[in-house]
Amino acid sequence: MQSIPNQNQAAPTPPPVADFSRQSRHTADNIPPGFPSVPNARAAAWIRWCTDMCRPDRVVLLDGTPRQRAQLLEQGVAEGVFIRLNQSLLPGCYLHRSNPNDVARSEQNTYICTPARDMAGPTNNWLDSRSAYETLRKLFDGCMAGRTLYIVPFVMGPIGSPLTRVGIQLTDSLYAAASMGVMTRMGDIAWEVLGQSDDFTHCLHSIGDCDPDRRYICHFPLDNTIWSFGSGYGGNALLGKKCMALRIAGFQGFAQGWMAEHMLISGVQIDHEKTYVAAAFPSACGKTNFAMLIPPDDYKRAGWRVSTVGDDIAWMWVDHATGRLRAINPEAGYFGVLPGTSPATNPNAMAAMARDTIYTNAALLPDGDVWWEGKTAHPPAHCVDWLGQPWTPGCGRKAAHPNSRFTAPMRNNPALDPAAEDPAGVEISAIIFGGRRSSAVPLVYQAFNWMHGVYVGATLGSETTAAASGKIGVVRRDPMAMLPFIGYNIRDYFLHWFRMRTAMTDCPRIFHVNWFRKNSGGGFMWPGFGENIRILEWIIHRCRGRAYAMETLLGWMPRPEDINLKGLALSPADFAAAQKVNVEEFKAEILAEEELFIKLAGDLPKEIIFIRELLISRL
Ligand code: OXD
Ligand code: MN
Repeated sequence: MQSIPNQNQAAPTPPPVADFSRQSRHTADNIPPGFPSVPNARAAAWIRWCTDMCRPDRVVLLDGTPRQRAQLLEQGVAEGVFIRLNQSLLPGCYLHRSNPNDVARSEQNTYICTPARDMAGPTNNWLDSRSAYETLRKLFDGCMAGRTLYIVPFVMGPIGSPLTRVGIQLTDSLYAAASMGVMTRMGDIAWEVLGQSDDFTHCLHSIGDCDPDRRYICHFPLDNTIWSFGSGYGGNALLGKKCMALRIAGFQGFAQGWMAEHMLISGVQIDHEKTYVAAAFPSACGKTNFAMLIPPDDYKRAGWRVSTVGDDIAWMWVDHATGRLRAINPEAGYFGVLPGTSPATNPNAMAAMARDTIYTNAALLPDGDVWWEGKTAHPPAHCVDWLGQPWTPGCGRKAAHPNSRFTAPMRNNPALDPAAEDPAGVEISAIIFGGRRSSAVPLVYQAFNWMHGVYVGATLGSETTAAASGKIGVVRRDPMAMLPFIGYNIRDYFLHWFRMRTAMTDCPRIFHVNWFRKNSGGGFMWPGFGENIRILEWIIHRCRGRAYAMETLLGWMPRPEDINLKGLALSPADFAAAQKVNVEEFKAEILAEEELFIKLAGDLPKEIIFIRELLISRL
């Protein structure tokens, strides 16, 4: 097993843990009867402190057993949190309808809470930690009266990996508790991993009254703590995911010399050779589809297979022995977007959600199955929409919410990579950045080197989608697809990326892809989905020194003859059109990148300035 590297960086100070025990009013003899006991003294004190503040009627400790899970789900049905779906069609599957005001991540209510604003930087909402605790304490005070508090101990990462971490979520949402059971390694295993250590992420969550004006998703990176109030939506409420595995872990990785990134990890098998790639795409840009890609028949016959290690988050560190980057997926499940997912676009995702899955804001069919736009070629004659209203085609509304989701265990994925549970992780050969861009940005190019690749990632732009609340379809700069998930100052985040280079002797090659470029008629210029293997093929051959590329303005690009177009209704000229770089459009693109750089103002790392100057001089 690899140890975490000791980087030549600013001396990492381990994040201090807030001393909740001192604030606890509980003593050994006023613990309420029946209060669950947990084996870690530090956790016990913190849980009692939170319980004291939130004052639930009941406290239930989740142990991770299938028996308890079944009981919880049935209890959810009795309480109206879940609708039991047709168990012969979808065994173990339930439907949840969220509050209609609570259907996406609320970035405007997401805060990094630190003693100084500079630690959060210009791209995060910031709150002074003391005043944030103060504000939230008032909201949490008594907020669970009449409710049950679930203690959800969980592990992020395969057991035994050097990066694996424990979190404990306290929540009054049965939906969040049950979903955490899918998304993480949840239950007694967490106590085994934690032992008597105080190194766990303190996650406190209440759905409160689900009022958007009283919604706070607060991260305290210095205290290894998350307090989330007023939302039950996945990214705001399943605190192991975006909050811990990206924002808090990202900060810890910065301090300790490793990386927490918004990236899928997949393995590409050609005969006996396996290559792993990590790829960052902004939310709802087809990341889950790419992670579960099924190659076209010709490729399958030639022995090509793609397998999934993870579909959303990668934790990566440098292996001292090889000087190369290794990665694990900290999650144990998928929280994927439903609309557009079908047996044709992503059969592996369909198989993954065929059992033991929680569907959120999908439409309900009369036979107890679920439906969403794009699941079938033709809509059902009628169903009940995500709001619980009768729905017919042509009624002018969507049946499923555009950000409706499935929460499915990764073990259900037929293409799960055997290394997904390997504590040693997988070696990453390529990092791929991608955005949703209908114009200007070519289908694929390779950065000249790591430093240039960091620039390519830092200037990533994408058209916004329904995964976050706000306007849809405008180009937003989304560095490394991490803009909403960087838990500290973006200046330091970029520096961290540049400095990782010095820790590696052989670094991954960096690429940029855009599956979404459109022609003048509005049609996509590239077929996407399984055909993306053709682009992956070039990427893998580049990493292994086997493919040709031309030097261009943007980076290394394949010629039409370097990509296998056989079997596609796409001529070499069509491919060249998808690759075309229009200098005038690119000048506009470079100016658009200013939007982000201006935010960083005097803090822009010098590497970015130099690389940008080189790019401009190539123009
Ligand atoms: C997600 C997101 O849910 O990125 O994965 O929004
Ligand atoms: Mn994501």
